[in-house]
Amino acid sequence: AKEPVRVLVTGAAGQIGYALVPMVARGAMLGLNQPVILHMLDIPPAAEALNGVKMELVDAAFPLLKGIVATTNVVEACTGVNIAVMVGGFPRKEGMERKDVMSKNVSIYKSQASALEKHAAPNCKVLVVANPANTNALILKEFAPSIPERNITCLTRLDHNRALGQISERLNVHVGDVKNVIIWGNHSSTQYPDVNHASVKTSSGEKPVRELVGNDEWLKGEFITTVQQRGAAIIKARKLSSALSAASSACDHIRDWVLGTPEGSWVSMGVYSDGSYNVPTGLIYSFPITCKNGEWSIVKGLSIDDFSRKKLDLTAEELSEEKSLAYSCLS
Ligand code: NAX
Repeated sequence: AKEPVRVLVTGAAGQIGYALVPMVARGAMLGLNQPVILHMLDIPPAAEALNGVKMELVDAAFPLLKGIVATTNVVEACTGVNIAVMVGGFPRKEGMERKDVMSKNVSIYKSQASALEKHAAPNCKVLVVANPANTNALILKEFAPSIPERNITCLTRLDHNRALGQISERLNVHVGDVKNVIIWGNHSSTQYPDVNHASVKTSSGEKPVRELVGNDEWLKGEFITTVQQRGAAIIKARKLSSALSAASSACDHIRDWVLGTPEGSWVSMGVYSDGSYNVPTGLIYSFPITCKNGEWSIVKGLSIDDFSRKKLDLTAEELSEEKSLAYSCLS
């Protein structure tokens, strides 16, 4: 029998946590033959709700779930974990300054970085979901210097999946037949959803999305803004932010990272920039990524036209600003 993998979910009593933990326990993240032990962290005001989630996990009798650690102690939560999905954070409330929200999250990610560095299993893979996701991941990287930087990523897979969804609806094709969209940059409204290299599987082979859509105005306008603003549209409709789609995308992110991306296709992940595509180093930026043997690599050599170049630079600028803001909160 396989050894269980320990998966940490922070903010586990929240909305995304509630959708995510049963997916992990059912094998949607690591596969149907991989036992798991769930580590769930939240803060004291949510301790009772967290215990309720634990009760439901027990009640669901998941055969793959070999143990549950539900705690408000960050050291206990981080001890021995192989995968860490960081969903907990301080949300922006109405009337709050960006700097105040940043400052709260910087202090959370700074202390959780230290706990992971000291107590997680060697080679622990980290996915930051909580916003500002790229910058929280950067802070985590900076304050966990002994965790290899390639092990620290942030979630832009939801944006990637949203882009696939929009193309599938527009062309009336199965979403599983659409591939190789790219989300560049920040998980924010400056992200650039790029379809220049995307294709659709048809009965007569793979066709470029651009050719099938045949409407540049839509692709350069409404398509991009719909993906960028999808989060706000969900809040408007549900009066709550995206949760099931965020949880599902977090599972996709870890699954592909651990088990690999299919031959000929890539995904989007926020990773530490190595300067590819002239994106400044020192930022956690979303790139097209393939994964093999538990390691990701940036897809190199894709052509970038002038329209795209401007958008790649704009979202990089925003990330540089966020980084400065985050650093100003440290002093
Ligand atoms: P909720 O407010 O429902 O849940 C957050 C949970 O985190 C709460 O239970 C809270 O008590 C806990 N928490 C706060 N501080 C903590 C700490 N220091 N340690 C551990 N837990 C802590 O928010 P939810 O809707 O679940 O969203 C969670 C985060 O995901 C938010 O930051 C949100 O902005 C972000 N999102 C990111 C997305 C992405 O694609 N990267 C998409 C969905 C989502 O908006």
